Amino acid sequence: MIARDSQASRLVELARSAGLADIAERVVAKERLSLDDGARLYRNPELHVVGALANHVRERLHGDLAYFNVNQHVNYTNLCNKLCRFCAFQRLPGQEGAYLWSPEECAAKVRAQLDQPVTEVHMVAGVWPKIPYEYYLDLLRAVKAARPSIHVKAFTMVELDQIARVAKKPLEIVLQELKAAGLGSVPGGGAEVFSERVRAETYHLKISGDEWLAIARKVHQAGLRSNCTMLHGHIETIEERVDHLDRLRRLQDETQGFQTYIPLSFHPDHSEMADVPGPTALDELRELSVGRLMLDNIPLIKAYWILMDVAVAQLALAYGADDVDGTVVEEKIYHEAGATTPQEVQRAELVQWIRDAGRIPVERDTLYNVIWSADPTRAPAGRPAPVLA
Ligand code: V47
Repeated sequence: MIARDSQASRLVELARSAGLADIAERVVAKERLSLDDGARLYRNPELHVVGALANHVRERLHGDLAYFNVNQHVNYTNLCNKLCRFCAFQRLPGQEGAYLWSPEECAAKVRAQLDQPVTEVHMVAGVWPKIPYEYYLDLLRAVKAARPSIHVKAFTMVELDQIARVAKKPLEIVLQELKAAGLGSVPGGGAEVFSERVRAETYHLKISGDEWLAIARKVHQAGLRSNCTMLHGHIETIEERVDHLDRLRRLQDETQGFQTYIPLSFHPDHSEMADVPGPTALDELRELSVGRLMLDNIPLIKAYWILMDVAVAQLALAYGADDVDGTVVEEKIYHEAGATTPQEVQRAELVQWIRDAGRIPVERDTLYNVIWSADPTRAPAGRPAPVLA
């Protein structure tokens, strides 16, 4: 108790030097931070102090544990009619590089990894109205048939909106049918920034923030967990970012359906917004930290190493992040947009990255059940990750 109190007092004193003592008091007392607190955390020049506050919360929840998973991405098509200005992945039919993989081709990619300990297939793609409803059901069935034990995390809220349109059925029914075909959970993409101003300027054909949240609510009500994201580092303001986090936080109060929050750093290359520089490594660390501090009801914060330098992903584990995604295998969305990280990493290397960052690696499945742990006394295999237990 004494040790904890003195650690908390040291944190408040450190924060005082940056003009953040009042926020630190609230963090230590586990009080919810306000929108104004969020904006101050974004604007404060002392990033290391913001990071220390986030690390306090991260260690309160998870100690030294850092989760990771062994997964495989299958971006089944890049055909897309949303024409988002930030995206370098999308293609129209006939454009160079346009593709739509059949369910069988996707299943073959899953089969090709059968010698690897993959537990999750992550399927996110473009939105193309000519793809029939049966395609999505067949895709899920084919992937499950190829590897029955695999968890299928697929279809962002944007894709789900399109799937329900083409199915001409209520989303509630579609979700049950997708679940019956093998859908296990839903990824967090497509949220971008909920601001209508930003949407009007950069992705006006995509569903609105309200629609994204309404679909997420239905996903959670259908008994599916999802992740959530924010695309940062383009034309959004600090107030728009804080509003986005607040709206995620309010939905989470209602549903408890978000497992992890993933800040997605804007990658400008080959997009219509190539003149926008995108976030720096320091911006990425700040985004993770503010996310950890504001999203007091979301248990995990994921550093998606594909987006950042590996060294930044390692640092992230001291700036609020507690989860590193993943082995990936074949990443297309960020590599089309100039990512210079490798396309995949082997499990052993991912484990070493986490150890080198001073954390204890814990392999988890998509729903955060522990598969393997470097410290079985603190995170035993076969149990939910401690914070979710
Ligand atoms: O929806 C597209 C974003 C998302 C760019 O849930 C871009 O575990 C930055 O959903 N620069 C797809 N971002 C990725 C996604 C995801 C990734 C990792 C983990 C999880 C998870 C989900 O990527 C898109 C869009 O928001 N995006 N283009 C770009 N140039």
